Parts: sequence; C-alpha cells; structure tokens
Amino acid sequence: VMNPLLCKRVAALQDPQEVFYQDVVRGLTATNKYLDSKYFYDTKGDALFQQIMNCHEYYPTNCEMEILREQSAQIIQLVQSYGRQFDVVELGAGDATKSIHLLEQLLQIDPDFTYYPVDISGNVIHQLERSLPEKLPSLQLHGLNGEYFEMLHQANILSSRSKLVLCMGGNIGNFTPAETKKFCRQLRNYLQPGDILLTGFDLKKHPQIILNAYNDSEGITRNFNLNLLHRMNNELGADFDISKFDHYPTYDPGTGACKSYLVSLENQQVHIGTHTFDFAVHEPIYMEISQKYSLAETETLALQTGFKPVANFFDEKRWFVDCVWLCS
Ligand code: AVI
Repeated sequence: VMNPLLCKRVAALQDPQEVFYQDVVRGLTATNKYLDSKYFYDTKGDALFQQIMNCHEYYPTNCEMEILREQSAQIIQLVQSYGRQFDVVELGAGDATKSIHLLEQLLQIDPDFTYYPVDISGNVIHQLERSLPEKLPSLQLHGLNGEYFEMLHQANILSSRSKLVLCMGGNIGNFTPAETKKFCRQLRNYLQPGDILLTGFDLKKHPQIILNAYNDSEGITRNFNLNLLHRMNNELGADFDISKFDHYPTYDPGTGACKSYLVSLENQQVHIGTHTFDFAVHEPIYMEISQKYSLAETETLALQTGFKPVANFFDEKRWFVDCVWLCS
C-alpha cells in the first residue's frame, strides 16, 4: 500500500495545472528564460491558431491542404501496397480538416479500421468527436486526449493492428532538431516493422516568406504568443502586464530555425504562486521553435531513427512535404 503522503504528491504531480505551474517555474527560473509552446493551446489559443491558419501569410496549412486534397488517393494507394490492415493514429489531430481526405479514401477502400485522433487539447478532441461523425458517418472513431506517447501507448493497448501514424501540419517542426531525432526514435519504439508514418515538414524557402508567416500583419501570431501570458494569469494567478511584452519572431536561414520570443519592455517583476520573477528591460522569453528542413535533412532523419523513406508528396510550390516512412 502506498504511503498516503506519497500518494498525495504523486496525484499533485499528475494534476495538469500543477504540471503547468512546475513547467512555467522551471522555464522562468532558467538563465535564458523560456516557456513551452505546447501551452499555447488553451481554448483561446486554439481559436487564435485557427485564425493563423486562415491568414494569408501563413502558407503551411494551404500547402499541406493542397497535398492532401489532391494526392490522398495516391498516398493511400501506396500505404495499401504494403498489404496490411491499418488503424490510423493521428498525433496532433487538430480539426482533422487535412486528414479527413485520407480517411475518406481509406473508408472507400475498406471501412474496417479505427481512427484514433490524439491531441493535447481536450477541447479539440471533444469537437472532433462531435463534428467528424457528421461528415464521415461510417468512421469508427476513438479520441485520445493527452501527450503523444502516452496516447500512442493507449492506442497500442486498444488495437493490435498495424498502425498508420499521421504527424502532419509540421507539428514536428515545433521540436528542435535534436528533440526531433529523439522524438522519431521514441516514436519508432512504439511501432512495429511494417507500420507507416506520414509526417509533414515545412521546407526551407525564401527567408522572408518564412518570417512573414510568423509575423502576420494582423498581429494574430503576436496575440497567439501573448495569449500564453494571459493563460498564466488566468490559470496560475500570475500578474503579467501583457502590454509590457513585445512579440519578436526570427528566422535563421542557415540553421532553418524559426524562433519566436517575447521581449520585456521594461525592468519588471512578475509574481506566480510563491515565486517572483525579475525581467530586465529587453530580456527575452524564448517561446517557440518552428524548424524548417531541406528534403535531404528529412531523409537523413528517417534513416537515423529507424525508418525507411519511401515517398515524398509535395505541393505545387514545393514549400511543404508530406513524407511516407516505413518502419524497417
Ligand atoms: C502547430 N505548428 C506547426 C505551428 C507552426 O507553424 O510552428 C504553430 C505556430 N506558431 C506560430 N504560428 C503557427
């Protein structure tokens, strides 16, 4: 029997609000302050991200949409050529507007599969469970709300079939290259030989196009970043004065790293729980990375992490790629 005090501590550690608080404290105590961009996605953040995807400077959504609208049949044909019955797990499903094209194709060929959308936002999963059955009545759907690997583990418990894992929208770009390598290796460990990964990468292109996508003229991306300060005020009782921070996006065409920061506009103190954080004037908080890749870099990554790259699907401008990788 577990000691009741330890029980309480384990429960506190697993409480999402407590984990959020601990992560924030860790990030703002670091020499170079940072926050984890996975916390962008509260209800307000989800809505802002929807607006980003609709704004004209943010090209990745349209590019990937074009790929899936026009090439889903070929993608599914390729997947089917590996001759197995796949269940589909989508990591970071969002509103599934892209994957719906793949699901449609799969349903036409053989409706005997289950779609497991995974998302960190409970809100997103609830919406999907309401909206998808209206669009695809014959789809067997089981939403999973949580972290990618915990939910992949859940999916493996729920289904012993081969997996087609979707990791689209360039979500992988929100890891550093080192984290991405680790992520792919870990992902590979949850999969079996013959399983397939369909993963999207935003490709290197003219630096100005990339920078503009993260610095839209309406200021939606700016509000998306600042919203995390609001979230800490609302959920953790922090006292950020949002008007005293500025959004600063950067892109380094050498490394392909597109990074955004919030910059403190004055010397100030912020209180969160029992902690006080000092911000010097011009001090940055590193908020997010959105890594851009060359095609060669995606192939190296596959080979280094236990996958075999089998095909690449591009949009017409070749700004984005959806890669099909086979678990070898
Ligand atoms: C979710 N992710 C792929 C987006 C991106 O492009 O990195 C998040 C985003 N951040 C600012 N704009 C969009």
